[in-house]
This record gives sequence, structure tokens and C-alpha cells, in this order.
Amino acid sequence: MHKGANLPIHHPSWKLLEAHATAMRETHLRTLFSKDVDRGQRLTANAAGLFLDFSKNRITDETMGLLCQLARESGLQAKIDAMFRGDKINTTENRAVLHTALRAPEGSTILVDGKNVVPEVHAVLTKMASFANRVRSGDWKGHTGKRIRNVVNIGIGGSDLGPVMAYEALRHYSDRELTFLFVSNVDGIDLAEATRDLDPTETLFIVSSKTFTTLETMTNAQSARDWLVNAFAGDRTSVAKHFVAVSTNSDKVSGFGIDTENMFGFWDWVGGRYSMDSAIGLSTMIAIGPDNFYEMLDGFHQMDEHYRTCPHDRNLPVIMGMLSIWYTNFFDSHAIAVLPYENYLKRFPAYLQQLTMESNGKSVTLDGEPVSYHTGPIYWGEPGTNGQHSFYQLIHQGTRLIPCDFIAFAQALTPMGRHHDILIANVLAQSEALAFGKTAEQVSAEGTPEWLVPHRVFEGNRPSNTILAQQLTPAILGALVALYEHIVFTQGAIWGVNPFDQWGVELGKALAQCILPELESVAIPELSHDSSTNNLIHKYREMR
Ligand code: G6Q
Repeated sequence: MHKGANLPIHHPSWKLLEAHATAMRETHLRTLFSKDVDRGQRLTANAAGLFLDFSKNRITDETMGLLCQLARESGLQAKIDAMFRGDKINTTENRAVLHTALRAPEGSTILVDGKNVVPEVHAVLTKMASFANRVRSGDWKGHTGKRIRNVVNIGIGGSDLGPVMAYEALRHYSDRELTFLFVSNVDGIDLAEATRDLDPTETLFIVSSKTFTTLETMTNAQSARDWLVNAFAGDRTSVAKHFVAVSTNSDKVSGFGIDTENMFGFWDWVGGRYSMDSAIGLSTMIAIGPDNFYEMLDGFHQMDEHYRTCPHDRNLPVIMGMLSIWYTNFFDSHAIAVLPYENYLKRFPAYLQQLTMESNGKSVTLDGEPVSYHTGPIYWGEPGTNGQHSFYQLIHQGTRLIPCDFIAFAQALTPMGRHHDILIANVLAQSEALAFGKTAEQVSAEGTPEWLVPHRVFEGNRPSNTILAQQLTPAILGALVALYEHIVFTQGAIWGVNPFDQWGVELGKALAQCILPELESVAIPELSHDSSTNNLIHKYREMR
């Protein structure tokens, strides 16, 4: 096959979608709903406890048929099967992509280089559970014999965003006797504020780093170790009871002074941003307990099985992935808003920023050919109703088309008066307003003066998905995260890019290593950057 032969633009469905999109761009959701009375019931799907209403999208049955044809012509199912089988689909790093093995049930078989990895996954989970139980029960003691009351996860990127998000999302289930803090930024304020009010004798640091070489994490871990050792009058043996590690690099872990007995491992086939359900989730497991953690894994696994086996026209990650292709490539839409109406999910959009944009922010295909179409959209969001009083204006009346994913739950975790009905009334109102808008006639009929009418018109025809689940449980969180992981996979499979590398973060890291000694040197450095960077370095040296 010649290079680029499998690009989506060469598939027959792409041309058909282009022609179809020309007609659909002129079609209003008002028309689609009035011509099709069952639409709101029909264009729905279920999986792993999530109910998806995708009827408020600018689609017909023909659109979905063509999008499924594009998925077929792109070989989506074969690509899904290759991922689940453990093929080395991360070709630029020559690695398998097996976050799905992290939640494979005990007794199943997934081979990497001829070796079944499932027993190792469960051995690590068992070790994590035993440690988590010891911390939770007070059996794990600090250097002076006191129980642990504070757990500080030190990590960044994939070794931070998942743990923070999951801790916030599942706080309802967490042990309130324990305090959890997350330190990621190399800005010293992050560590200083986190440790400010902590008693070192009751504090446990989890240094989470796949490589154990990441500059930010190692800088924070070393400063945290200094903070601890100082508190114990320079006694370095205190580290043993107050530091554990999550990593794939045992040499570096022991070099840091952490006993590898207290190291929790994972594998090169788990990408950072796909690792919150590996040992990187140790802080989550300590917070919510092993049983809840296993329940979360089960939710992930249910969504995995759905993605792997369900026909594409009823498959949630495929439907949502293909809809994002529809808007990105045929409506020139550049962003997707994720809007959870559940305050516990406040860090979910931040988590998805990394999952989606670090994965599919790519402009060459797996063959290294430049793409001639847009890839990863910008994902962002805030919990509702807060966002309504902020950026929703642009989504309702701005010039850009921004599809929205609304996420809501039927039952509040802490019911309080009318709060939950008010919350849900708002999420339903938003998707209705976005889809159907308000015409000039309707605005005028309300007695609005003519000059004000254009300002008060809502064009509508703004698409959204609504995901509804019973309640935010650990299993539902697992299903939600797996849903977006597989949406990302679906997108990458169609665009022909590799969602599992992140070379784009390397250049800045390398330049920072070059600039650092230029900032710190006593002698005035000879600089060979561009004139702007040279000048900024000199300014900083003058002003610091
Ligand atoms: C995620 C990325 C990246 C990574 C961090 C931390 O997919 O690879 O965000 O997670 O750079 O890396 P370490 O875990 O190796 O410290």
C-alpha cells in the first residue's frame, strides 16, 4: 500500500460526507426535530450505566450511516482489536498500548511479547490494596510511630491530573480522616503551600513518576525530602516511612532513597495520560479504599467491553468519536466543551484537556505524512452551572460552532432541598436553548423593542450530547474516563495519527535545560538564542 492510501480523505465515505454536510449545514435542528417525532428517543444509546442522548446533533440517520461507513473504511474495528490484543500500535515508541489490561479481570490473558501481563497487573493491585489498607487503618506508622494523616502525591502531567481528578470526583467516598494534597508545579509555591500546615510526622509522600527523571517531579520530591529530613533534625532514615514511589524505574527509585519494597510498579505499555487506574492511582486507592477502586476498574472494563464488541451504530465511544470528526472536519469546528453538572467533576475537563489534546494534537500520520485536514479539537470546560455565568454566552451567540458534552446525574450524592432539581433543570435548559434557540418573531412577540431584537435572538442549531447516569459512583467514573479514552482512540484511528506519543512536549523541555545554566551562572553568559530570548534572559538576570 502506498503512503497515505489509508488517509480518511481517500475513502469514498469522505466525499459522500462532504456532499452531505453541504446540505446539513443549511438544516436546522428545529426542522430535524419537527420532521422526526421519535428522534429524541431513537438517537440514544446505553453502555456501562451511561445513557447517551445524541439527538441534538446536526445529523440524520444518513449522517450516522456515512460516519459508520467512514469508520469501516478506516479499519476502526481492526485497530480496536489490535489495541486490545497488545499489538505495538504506538509505532513511534515501539510499544503496545494496553491501559485496557489495567482493568482486565483476574484470570484473563493479554500477551505482550508472548507474556501474559494480567497476573502482574493483579499482583500490583494486591500490593497497593495491602498498603492502602495499612495507611487507612493507621497500621502504617511514620518515623516517630504516629499514624499517617496527610498524603501528598508528587507528580505531573499523567502522574498528577488523573489522581487529582479522581480524588476530587470520588471525594464523597473518601476517608475524611485523611487529607490529600497534590503537588505538580515546579513553581515552589505549589509544594510550599501544600506542606505549610502539615505535620511531617504524620505525612506520607507518594512520588509518582513513570520515568523517575521528570524535572518538576524530581525537584519537588527532593525539596519534600529536605523538608522532611530537616524536621527530623537531619535524620535521613526518616525517608523510609514517609516516602513511597510509583514508577517503572527501580534503579532511580532506590537511588532517591526509597526502598523498592515500597515501590509500586507499572509498565511501558501504559501511557502517562492513560495511567490513573494503574499504580499511579495509589492516592485514589488510599482515599476511597480498595473495594471502591476495584469498583472503578470494573466500570472501566465494562466500557472497554462495550467498545470492543458493540456494533458501531450503538457504540458510545464510536458515536461520540465520529460526531467529533463530523464537526471538526465537515463543519470547521475547532473546539468541544465538556460541561459536567456535578461539582465533584470539577477537574474532569482539565483531565480531558491532557487526554484529548496531548493524544490527538498531531499533524502527521503514522506514516509521517503531513495531514491535510484538522485533527484534535480543543477540549475545555467547567462544571455547570458556573460556566453558564461565564463563557456560555459565546457558545449561544458567538460566531463559532462549539459542540457540547453535557454530563448529569439523576441522583445527588448529598441531596439538599431543591438543589439537584434546579441543577438538572439548568442542564436540560441549556441543551434545549442551544438546539432550538429563539427566533426574532418570538423575541418581538414578547414586546421587545425592534432595535433590541437582534441582540436577543438565539440562532440555535448548536449541537450537544447529553450523558445521563444514575449517580456518580466509582464505577461510573471509570466508565466515563474509558468513554473518553476510546473517543480519543476512535478519532486517532480515523485521522491516521498516533494518539500515544507526545513528542511535541520535548523541544521546550530541552530548551529549558539549556536556558537554566544561563540564568544561574555567576558570569554573564554568552547567549546564542534569538534576540527576544537573549534579551529576556538578560532582563531576568537584572531583575531577579
Ligand atoms: C502523558 C505524558 C506526560 C507524563 C509526565 C510525567 O501521557 O507522558 O504528561 O505523564 O511528563 O511523566 P513521569 O510520570 O515519567 O514523571
